[in-house]
Amino acid sequence: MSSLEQILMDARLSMSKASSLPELEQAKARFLGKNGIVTAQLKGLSLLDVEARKLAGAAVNRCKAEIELLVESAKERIAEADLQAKLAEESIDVTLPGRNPGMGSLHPVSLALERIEKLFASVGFSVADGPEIETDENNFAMLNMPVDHPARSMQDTFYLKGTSNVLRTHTSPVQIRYMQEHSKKCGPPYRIICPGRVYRCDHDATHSPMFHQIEGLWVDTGISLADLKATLTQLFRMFFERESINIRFRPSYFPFVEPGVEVDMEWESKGGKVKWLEIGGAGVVHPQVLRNGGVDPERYSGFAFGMGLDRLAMLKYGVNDLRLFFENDMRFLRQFT
Ligand code: 2NM
Repeated sequence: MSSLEQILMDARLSMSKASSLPELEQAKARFLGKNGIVTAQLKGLSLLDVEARKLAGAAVNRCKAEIELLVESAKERIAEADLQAKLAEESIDVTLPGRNPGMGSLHPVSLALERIEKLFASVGFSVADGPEIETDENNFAMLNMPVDHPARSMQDTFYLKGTSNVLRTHTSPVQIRYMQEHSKKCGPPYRIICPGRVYRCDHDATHSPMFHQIEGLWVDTGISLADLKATLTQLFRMFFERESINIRFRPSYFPFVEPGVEVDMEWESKGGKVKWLEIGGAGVVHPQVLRNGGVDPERYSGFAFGMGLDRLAMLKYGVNDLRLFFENDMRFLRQFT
């Protein structure tokens, strides 16, 4: 056996024995390093005459290439083994029972949402949802928001790099999607609520970059603000279990409604003092928004509203700091079992 064949056999053995990347590096250096076995062979070529050097040189280079392949495949083998070991180490047995079986509870925001969904379901509303990553078109344009509208500015909206997508800033695009889809089939009446996560680039004691909104839409013949007032008054009275609650509207502006109103709710604090709290926005859906949803505004009208779900949960359960909802401190969450 020539010495090159011997070197190759030796290399095959060394590479297959290496069980970590540092070990492999060492083995590689022993053959291909500055003082390596193959390198010595290359250096030795200079002692040969021209013809012999050509042949021997080619043979040494083949040997070298072969060893480089051995190193590469050993590298892959080790990487795969490392990955498998890591996966095995990090595996979680999802079939294990919880540490305190039976002690789980719903998050207060989920509790509030469940109550609201039940109340709306009892008067014929269904729940609609849609994606949290929305197109610029559905989040803004379809809702009558001109390109220079302040709600579109970078400070409020999270834009997704290199796309025309955004993290939805409200759940109104769900209503657009719902109207478009159903207008193709049958048309109004539409009676939906759209709860979900929304995102705005805003973070302080009373604002979270992700919060929960619940919006609603009722489209039919002859729908007016009076229907909105009756629906929301009933909702708040039942949600808070207080028959005395009243609501009032103040004129306001939202591009997707005309007229638009701010909604205030009468609220009796623990000391017995009655105050007006701002609780959401609403209005009569703008004819252009109805058209964008495939609805004929000559025939139908509708009201829509939007409220902060987190805020309602805070009032309902007496929580005074929004951040408690997102920290998921067990001492806080356990109080809602
Ligand atoms: C609000 C205030 C006023 C609203 C409008 C619509 C849609 F898509 F139907 F036009 N959805 N939600 C709306 C109207 C939301 O939130 C403060």
